[in-house]
Amino acid sequence: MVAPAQQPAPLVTDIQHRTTISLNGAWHIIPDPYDSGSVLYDGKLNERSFLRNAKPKSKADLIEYNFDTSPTIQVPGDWNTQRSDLLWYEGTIWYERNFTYHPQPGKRVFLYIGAANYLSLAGVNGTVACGHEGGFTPYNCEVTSLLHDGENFAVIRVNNARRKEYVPTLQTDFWNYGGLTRDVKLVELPQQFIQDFLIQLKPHSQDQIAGWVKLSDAAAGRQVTVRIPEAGLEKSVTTDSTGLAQIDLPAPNLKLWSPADPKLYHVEITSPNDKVEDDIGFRTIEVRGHDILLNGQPIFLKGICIHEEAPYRSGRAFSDDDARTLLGWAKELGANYVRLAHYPHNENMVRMADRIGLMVWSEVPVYWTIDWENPATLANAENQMTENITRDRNRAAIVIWSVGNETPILPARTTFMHQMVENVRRNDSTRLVSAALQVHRSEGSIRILDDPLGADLDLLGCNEYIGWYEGTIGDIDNATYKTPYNKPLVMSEFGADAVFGLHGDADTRFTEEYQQNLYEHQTKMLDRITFLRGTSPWILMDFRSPRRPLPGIEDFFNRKGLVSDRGEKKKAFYVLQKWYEGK
Ligand code: GCB
Repeated sequence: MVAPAQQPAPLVTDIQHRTTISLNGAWHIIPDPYDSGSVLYDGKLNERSFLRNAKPKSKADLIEYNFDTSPTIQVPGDWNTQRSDLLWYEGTIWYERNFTYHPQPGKRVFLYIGAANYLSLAGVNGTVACGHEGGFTPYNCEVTSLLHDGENFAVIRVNNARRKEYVPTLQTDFWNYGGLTRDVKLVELPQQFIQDFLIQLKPHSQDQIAGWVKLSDAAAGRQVTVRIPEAGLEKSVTTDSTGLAQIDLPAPNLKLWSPADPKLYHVEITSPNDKVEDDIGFRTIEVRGHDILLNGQPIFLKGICIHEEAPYRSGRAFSDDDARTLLGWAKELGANYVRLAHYPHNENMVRMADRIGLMVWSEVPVYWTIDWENPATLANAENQMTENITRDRNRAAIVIWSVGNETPILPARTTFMHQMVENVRRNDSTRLVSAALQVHRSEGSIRILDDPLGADLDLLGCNEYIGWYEGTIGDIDNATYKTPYNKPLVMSEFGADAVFGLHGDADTRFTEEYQQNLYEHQTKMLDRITFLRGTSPWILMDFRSPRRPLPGIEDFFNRKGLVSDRGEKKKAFYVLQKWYEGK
């Protein structure tokens, strides 16, 4: 947990359209498995903390670390895939770099960290700026008063140890990549700036924009203007005493965003001292009975699950190019939808989905067995979701917030998840809420999806592995589904492992033919579920997992990808592509 004195500043949104100075590139690192350089108490720095980046004052001075002579790795990027000795590392690594900065009169400066997995603490010029818990969402610290004119240095402690009470917890089927895995920047802002905004269609309306603009200072009577020049729209409103201005803007002739035509409008927001721009799409998303409605029309979610794993080189994906490759394969598959599993992906992914037209399921790592009875764990999970929503609430692509994956049916878990759903609805009333559930009860071949969490959700996600973990491929043919809920079902996972280039008969595990056969049977079975409104098979690309040791086959990769980690398409890719063509 991050001490209260070290909490980040409120998140500044739309960072891609702000004035920033990149701190990406080479950072010196010191692995510190015994945490000898930490020793931080109550936010105060111990004399020996590496965060001070102390230098010997005389030749007699004993200082047993030196960033300047330590090796470097690249930021953004996980440490595991940059140095072979760090592939399995779980613990603390200290990052350090110098930068030149010339403070501008009247400007405030924030240190923005796109993601640091899992716990991190950032300092500038030897003073703590702020810390953060959670490996997949951004945070920022105000560093205006810590910067000097000229040479400066930043030190960031990142620790990726796993703990029972963390989110995710001890067990996951994905690699625990550590480090500064996304962009690090300085953000320059005026004294009073536009902190955050929501500009989306009002729920259930196709011609009314509703939202708000939040200024950094809680001052009433400040004028805020929203302009969408291409649509000929403009509206000025004033802030209330919390610095919030509500927007209600009739927008009769908008071209709506959809995967077939991902129209984005250029939006300008001005306040007395600040101006931000963004590219925003407008669409509605609703459910009605078993149907999912995009812009009022029923739609089938033709999807695929994706991990944030880099194509061709493996490790954490972070760049625009990574997003183009991964989402390009999804498009080639005929998808109109992706499930970004199992945690918030980097902002480039979501913005790319907005631009090329893919609906998105966005999830937080409430995965398997979380410490359900621990209030700090709930607060942390809610905070990760809040940060995710804060970063992405203006992305038309995002249609579903998922509160978790394959969580066991226990009273404490259902209470926890209920709070998660309430928190999402408080934060965002314009999108659907779901979770990937599982069937826990069958009557013969009838599989009954009656998880009590279903009552809280707008649509039901369901993961099933008939023909892989459960039964045989033949059993798929007899499966039928029943649920007491009058809600749409999205089969959020199914799949089988296959090594690209490994061939055999259709009953031989790990061959491309087995995976192909399973997809052929699964798609036929899915076609018979009358309330099915989408699928996202597991998974687009092979990904690293410490739970997959089988030599020569898995080699610590989960091989359920339709594409190998080297970008080679397996036979099942084409089965799904053909099925989606006909949907
Ligand atoms: C699941 C999990 C996913 C795993 C997958 C598998 O049910 O949701 O994270 O990777 O199964 O391959 O076992």
